Amino acid sequence: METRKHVEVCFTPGEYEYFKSEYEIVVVIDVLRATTAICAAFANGIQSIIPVSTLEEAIEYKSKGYLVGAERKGQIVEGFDFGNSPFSYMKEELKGQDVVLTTTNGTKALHVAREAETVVVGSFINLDALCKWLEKQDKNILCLCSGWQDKFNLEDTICAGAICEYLIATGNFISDEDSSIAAKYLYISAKDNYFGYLKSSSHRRRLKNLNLNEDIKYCLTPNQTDVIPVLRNGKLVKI
Ligand code: 3SL
Repeated sequence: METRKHVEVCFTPGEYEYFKSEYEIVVVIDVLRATTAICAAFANGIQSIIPVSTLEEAIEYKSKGYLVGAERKGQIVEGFDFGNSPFSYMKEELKGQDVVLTTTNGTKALHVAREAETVVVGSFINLDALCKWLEKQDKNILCLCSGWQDKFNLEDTICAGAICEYLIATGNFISDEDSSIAAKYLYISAKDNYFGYLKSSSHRRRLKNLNLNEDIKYCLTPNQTDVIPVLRNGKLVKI
């Protein structure tokens, strides 16, 4: 009998319905930039993040006095406290705070996955810590890429491929979906130079046009923190 667990990759939130019931753990990935910003926030002492998928919900929280980050198409939405840059979450005054966040794709993916047994947040900046934690869980794992408006993107897929590669190498996991095999091969071709590999990717170009190159470099620099954010009762907290 096969005792190894599965680690698989879903390329977009739109495809999640075809995977969902088979995995106890869902790792939501939005390398540029939502899940990186979330990990950076916890690494810098934020207490909790309430992810919401719509601007309407974000406005409601703002009216109740919450600090709210809102991003659409890479930019801060007017009227909100900050957007989705990891650097916005490194401010002293945010330490110990509960904040609300809505982004174009990342918070949508968190919303789509919210009913899974365990939902954790993945990025390059917490990759090693996350992989080591996942390895110990003995559960089936789905890496859910946030993509861009329900289209495939390279950066999330490469990060998902890195997770698959690590877990398969332990001997305790297998992948058999073609999406997972493709993600692993993309990771293998990108791993020596994420920045160069993603040079012409659509979201890197989009962010570069918004002068967000420093954000991109930060998001593509692996293992800057050990934090693993987990979704509990609609709130992200440190595991
Ligand atoms: O789509 C998202 O959730 C964002 O990460 C996009 S952006 O990097 O802020 O443009």
